[in-house]
Amino acid sequence: MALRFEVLGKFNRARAARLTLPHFICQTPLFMPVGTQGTIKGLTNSQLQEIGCQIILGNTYHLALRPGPELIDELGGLHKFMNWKRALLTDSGGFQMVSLLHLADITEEGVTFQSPVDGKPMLLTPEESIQIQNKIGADIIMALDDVVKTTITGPRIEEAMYRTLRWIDRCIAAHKRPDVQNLFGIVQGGLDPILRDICVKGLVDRNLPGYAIGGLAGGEDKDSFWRVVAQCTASLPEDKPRYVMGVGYPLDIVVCSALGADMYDCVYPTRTARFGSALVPEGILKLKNQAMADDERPIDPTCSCMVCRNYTRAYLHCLVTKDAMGSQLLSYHNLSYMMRLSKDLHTSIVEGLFPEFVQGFLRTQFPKGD
Ligand code: PRF
Ligand code: ZN
Repeated sequence: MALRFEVLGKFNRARAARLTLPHFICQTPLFMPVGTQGTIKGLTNSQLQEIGCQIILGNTYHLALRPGPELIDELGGLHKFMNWKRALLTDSGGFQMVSLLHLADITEEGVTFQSPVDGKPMLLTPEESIQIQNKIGADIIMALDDVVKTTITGPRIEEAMYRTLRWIDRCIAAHKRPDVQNLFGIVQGGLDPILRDICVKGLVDRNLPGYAIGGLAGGEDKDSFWRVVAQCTASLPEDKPRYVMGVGYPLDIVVCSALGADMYDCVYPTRTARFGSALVPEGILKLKNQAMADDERPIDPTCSCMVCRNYTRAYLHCLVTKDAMGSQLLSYHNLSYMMRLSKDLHTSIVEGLFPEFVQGFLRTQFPKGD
């Protein structure tokens, strides 16, 4: 095992922990920005460090296509290639293929898909996904899982869960660097509590360094989503990190942290920035709105990030959608917001003020109580 997970504080089920990874010591709850191609769109590494980013996520699928695992390996791994000194996590690739390519098909062997480069049929097996992730060299690597949308029902959900369990053994057997890279298993099973329970037990039996809750944030209602998270966190080990994949709305992060989850990733803060939306304590501020045209305030007067210290809403209104600098500045602010939220969650749990923090957060987001 190449990590240490020390719980520093608890409030009911919520935890604040220190997660020591080979390249960085992180504090949880933890938000991980997504850097699909080995970069967070619009931000430099020094800006990411400046806003307190501790770990970023890369995708095996994208990195395997370009620049390719051999080249990354030859150039000394992804940390060195992208000159990122802190922690990295790579997702296994299957989910990206299935969600991005409609031509992807899942069989017992692996995920088959048409190469977007030359259209040739390709196959990503659990062994290959791990081999590639071993070459990329991230601190945390993810098992290849069979992901189905939570909005479908029937035997396919059960098939995908059992296949994910069979694949974890192939991933474990293929993992050649357990001393420096942590392989996380992914709980599947849709919205079915019995299937989720079987999957959690099966993965916990394998004694992995950490566990992810997958298959969520795909269009199911909030109640079902939170119910699955609550069920999984209740039976996952106390002394291992728990990662809810694809979750990134501030409200979901606060609720999942209250339910005992520790790690999150999502493109939402950077994607919504490119559409001109800023994350603020009250919710969302649309910089494109005509009302912003002569507004001299910063995006968020309570935010001390570089953007809020230097630029007005009026100026950003002018840039947004017209110049790349607009989305860069909004991404910078939005990720700063997520880093501040993670840190505030951590501090409030350690200081025993978690309920007060959650109350304040909810009152600001939903002032009318709706
Ligand atoms: N599995 C993997 N990556 C993911 C997910 C998953 O279930 C999700 C949740 N839909 C986001 N990213 N491997
Ligand atoms: Zn700001």
